[in-house]
This record gives sequence, C-alpha cells and structure tokens, in this order.
Amino acid sequence: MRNVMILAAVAGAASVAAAQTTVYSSDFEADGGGWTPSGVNGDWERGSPTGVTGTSLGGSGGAEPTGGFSGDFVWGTVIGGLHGVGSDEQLSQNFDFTGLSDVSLNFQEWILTGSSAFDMASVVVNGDELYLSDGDSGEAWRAVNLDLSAYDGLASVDIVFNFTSTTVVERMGWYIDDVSIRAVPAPGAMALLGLGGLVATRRRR
Ligand SMILES: [Ca+2]
Repeated sequence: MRNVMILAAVAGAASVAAAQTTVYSSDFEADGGGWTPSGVNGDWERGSPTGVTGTSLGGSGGAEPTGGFSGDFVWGTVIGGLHGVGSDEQLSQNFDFTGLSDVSLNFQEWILTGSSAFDMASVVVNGDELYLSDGDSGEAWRAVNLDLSAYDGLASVDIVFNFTSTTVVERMGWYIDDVSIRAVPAPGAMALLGLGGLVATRRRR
C-alpha cells in the first residue's frame, strides 16, 4: 500500500511538471510591465483608451477600445489618437529564458491598422518575425499565443512589438494587454516538487 501511494505521488508530480507555469505577466494596471517604448514618432504609450473613432479624428474608421481587456490600462500606438505617419515603433523587453523550456508568449490585441500589407504590426523575437497581425480584430480583443520554444534556455531573448505605418491612411492602431510568458521550469525544480509531493504523502499517513 505504501509503495502504491508513493508511485501515485510521483506520477502526480510528473503530470504537474509537464504543464507550463506563468513566469512573467503584466496587465499594465500598475505600471508598464517593464516594456520600453522607442521609435521615430513615439507612438507606443501606456494609457487608458477611451473608445474614440478614427473618423472622428480625421482618419479612417473603427474605434479604439474603451479601457483594457483587463481593467483600464494598455499599451497602444497612441492612446486616444491615430497612429503616427511613417511610424517605425518598437515596444521591447529582454528576457532570460535560462532553465525554461516550452516557452510561449501570450497577449490580447485590439488592432485597427487596415491591412498587414501596408501598416504592419508584428512580434519580433531575437530578430525573427514570429507574428504578423492581419490588422483587423473586428473592434474586439482577441488572444494571440506564440510558440517561443525555439528560444528555450537562452540567456538573452529580445521580444519586440513592432509597428510600422505608411504615410497614407491613419487608423487607430494597435493595442495590447495582458502580456504573459509561460514555460516549463528546469528539471531540477521539478525534482524538488516531486520530493515535496512524497513528503506530503508520508505526512498524511
Ligand atoms: Ca489592462
């Protein structure tokens, strides 16, 4: 009976170990979550969008969100205004993936840029374009989940939300909220979890 219980505890710990856990997340309510904006027009800013429409500002149609996917605050390419003309804007952060495997990047986007052929919203990781938005989320938030396992274990991983625009037809732009990174921690940490499970089982007996 004791052996069966120990095996069950180990199996339980192993199934937990295989699951991703959240290693980074921000809803941008308290602060910008460590992201650094840069670019020629300074489009990226953290703030609380108000639902204004592009046409009301002399641009093209569709509204920015009213508040965030969570709470009030988001990062967006100009909050309460049209994105810039001839923009080349980056929202960047460097991460250490040492000891992490099966890494993924997850976020919510609300986007009104019209076409990915002209105004481009992309996610670039260590110089690789992993995502190019189609430029229209239908005036709604939608989840984007990207597999970053190609960067598992790297000590320096640059993640960039990159936005470029042409010099014609300005819309409300790109808004992101609830950014998280999920991963499976190192096997060493899992071994400790397994040991903890065994100890807990023995104490209950
Ligand atoms: Ca938020």
